[in-house]
Amino acid sequence: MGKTPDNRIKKPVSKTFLQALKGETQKTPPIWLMRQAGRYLPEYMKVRSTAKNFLHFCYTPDLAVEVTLQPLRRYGFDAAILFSDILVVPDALGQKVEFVPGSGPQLEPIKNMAQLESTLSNANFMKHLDPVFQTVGRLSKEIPETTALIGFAGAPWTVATYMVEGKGSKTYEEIRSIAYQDPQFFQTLIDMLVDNTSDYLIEQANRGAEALQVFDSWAGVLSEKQFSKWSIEPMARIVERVKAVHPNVPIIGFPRGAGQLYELYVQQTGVDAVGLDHTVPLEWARDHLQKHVCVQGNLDNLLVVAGGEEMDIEARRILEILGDGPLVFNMGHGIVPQTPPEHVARLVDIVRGKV
Ligand code: 1CP
Repeated sequence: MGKTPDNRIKKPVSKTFLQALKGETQKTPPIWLMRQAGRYLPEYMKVRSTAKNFLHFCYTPDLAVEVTLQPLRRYGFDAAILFSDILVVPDALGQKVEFVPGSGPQLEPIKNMAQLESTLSNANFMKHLDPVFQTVGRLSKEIPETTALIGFAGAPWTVATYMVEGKGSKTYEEIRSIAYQDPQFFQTLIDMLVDNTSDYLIEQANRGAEALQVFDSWAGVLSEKQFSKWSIEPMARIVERVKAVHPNVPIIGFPRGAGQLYELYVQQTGVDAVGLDHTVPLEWARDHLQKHVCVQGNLDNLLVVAGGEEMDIEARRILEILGDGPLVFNMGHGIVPQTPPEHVARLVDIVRGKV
């Protein structure tokens, strides 16, 4: 009694996250958090300490599957995001990439056409990323049936900032100058990233990713014209390429810091949903963005560090203003390591109406 006989045809399970991305308003908005697997979780640190280095960690399916599942066990999020990093793409193209503990990523920089031609090649690209595809395949079988699996990549502009500057930049002066002074080189680099990122995302969907997010984390430093050329245009081409193969896999764009240009991004890229950083005013997003696409966001990640009444109030304000349309609850950027895990639990309870 009460058990489903094995021979009964299974009804497809509905995943609120995917329905929201398709533009349907959910009674309880789905929630996941950027960087939900990571250093704020003691169980992550334990697994992390067994890996030789960060890239090796990303390329070891046993470890990557395990840390992707960890936050689901704790919080029952509505979506899981593949554990990997945006910089596996330059690594797979042949650029030297290292994650130096304590100081972030370091790459052997590529600043001109000659360096591009002597360093980058896509001959081995998909093969190099096969461990990531294996992780996606395993996750699609191992995650709970109401949880959706998100694949991801960095947007060409954001990945290029690391490739050209050789590390996380503070001012982006060098790359923005190069984009003005040597547009031929820069366009070649962006075109190469458009091609390879499209292939990378398509293969993630082939292996079971049900939605795809493209992180343009440093889009906010671009001028209006540069934003069109280096954020919108490449993204529109990626969306077109992926949709030609996977028309039903929703794509979330995250042009962090784009301000008013979010509107143009939504109109011109063809994304199904847009990730809002914490500076985007909620009523403006409702009136200008959510009319066209699902919105995702946008609690300030530092409010989840602080916790307490302020976090509760702001989380409820997001639900109040954006909850009558298609919404995926998230933060405006990734969870930071100093976040107390119990604040995340409280946030999930608020969004689910349990407190
Ligand atoms: O020490 C560690 O364990 C490494 C910390 C870490 C982690 C957990 C890095 C190094 N990357 C990741 C995983 C990661 N990166 C994920 C998957 C997990 C999840 O979301 O739960 C994702 C989606 C990313 C994407 C990523 N990497 C972005 C885009 C999103 C964002 O946060 O803006 C960027 C910019 C990176 C680059 C990166 N990776 C890691 C570091 C320290 C950095 C540099 C960040 C910077 O320049 O400020």
